[in-house]
Amino acid sequence: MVLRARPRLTFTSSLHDERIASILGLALGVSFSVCFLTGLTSHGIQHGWWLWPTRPVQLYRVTQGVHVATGIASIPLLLAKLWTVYPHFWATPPVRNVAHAIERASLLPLVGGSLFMLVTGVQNIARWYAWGFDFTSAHYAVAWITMGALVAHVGAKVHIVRRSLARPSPADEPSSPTSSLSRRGFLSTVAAGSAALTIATVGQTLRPLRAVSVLAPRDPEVGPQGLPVNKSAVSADVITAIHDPSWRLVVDGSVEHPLSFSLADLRAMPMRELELPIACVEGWSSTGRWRGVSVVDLLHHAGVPTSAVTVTSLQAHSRYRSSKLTRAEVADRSALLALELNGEPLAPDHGYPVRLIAPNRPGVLQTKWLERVTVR
Ligand SMILES: Nc1nc2c(c(=O)[nH]1)N[C@H]1C(S)=C(S)[C@@H](COP(=O)(O)O)O[C@H]1N2
Ligand SMILES: [Mo]
Repeated sequence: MVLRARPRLTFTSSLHDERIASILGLALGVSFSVCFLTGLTSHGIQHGWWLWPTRPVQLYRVTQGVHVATGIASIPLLLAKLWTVYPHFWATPPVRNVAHAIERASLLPLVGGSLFMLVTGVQNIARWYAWGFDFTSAHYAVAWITMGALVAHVGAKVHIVRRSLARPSPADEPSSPTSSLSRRGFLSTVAAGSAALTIATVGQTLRPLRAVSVLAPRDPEVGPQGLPVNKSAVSADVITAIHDPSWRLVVDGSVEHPLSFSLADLRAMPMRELELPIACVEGWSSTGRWRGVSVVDLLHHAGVPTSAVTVTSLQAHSRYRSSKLTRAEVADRSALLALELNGEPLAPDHGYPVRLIAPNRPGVLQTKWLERVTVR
């Protein structure tokens, strides 16, 4: 069915019909929902809203990889959907009744919110911090607005989706006298565009695809010691402090006497070697072979029972200065104070002299350049 677009503008292509709009809408509904749930998961972990297990070790890497991949896959779907329905934006009269007015008004948070989410998300993974606002809180708040508008929109349109998909699919003929593109051709093109864009970026976390991921902001194998670096030691302004011979790792908080450990003290302790990923919220991830002292071993060495801790970096000004480990995370002996990466002492950019690396955590919580372990 061709939309009835009246005076002045006429839209003759059958690609503007409700069947195509419904199919694209369904695809977007699925990709936005998955993106929202994985994003909410990540936000909650970072804010300690729920207990997140230490196993499987790779789980966060998968959920955050899916978050970024579904966001990217949504871009061609959203553009195609907007193009399919845009004759409606010009329909006259602009408002037919109260229900229609509300439905039209709800398009502002829906379309505006969707565009905001995808644009800021892409800017963030491209590390183009062009805004004056805090990305994390804005991206999170607008996600709720967008999903709220999406639920209202689905409620208003579900009868159209039912109606148009219940009909037998129409003959696959050219969409207009001036275009040879058929409906199936259009939908296949959009699907191929979505798949191509995803494959062109997902290699930042799926190593086998790194060679074909020409648009990936990160190559998981490029960086000092074969691992990418977000924040270098120079840009964090820690070079002097990390090479200071008086550097000590202090254990304080709920302890009888604060204790401090030199690098030599730590190296003399029993060490564990583990394969663990760094999984950045920006969707890239990479596995390293880390060697270091278990947090729990250090606590026991200092005469402290297994407890929750906060680790703090000597980097003075950073939102990633400290992070928390629950008691369960500490009890998992895989939470390491890492001294080595891939068989060598940590490079300054990877957190020399000591960094935290623990299983199934967002990269933002894997604090580098430690100076303190505070028992809670
Ligand atoms: N002190 C400190 N630790 C930090 C960061 C930081 O900026 N400062 N960045 C975090 C982020 S965002 C990630 S993804 C991981 C891995 O980053 P890297 O590749 O720069 O080591 O380190 C985390 N630890
Ligand atoms: Mo990160």
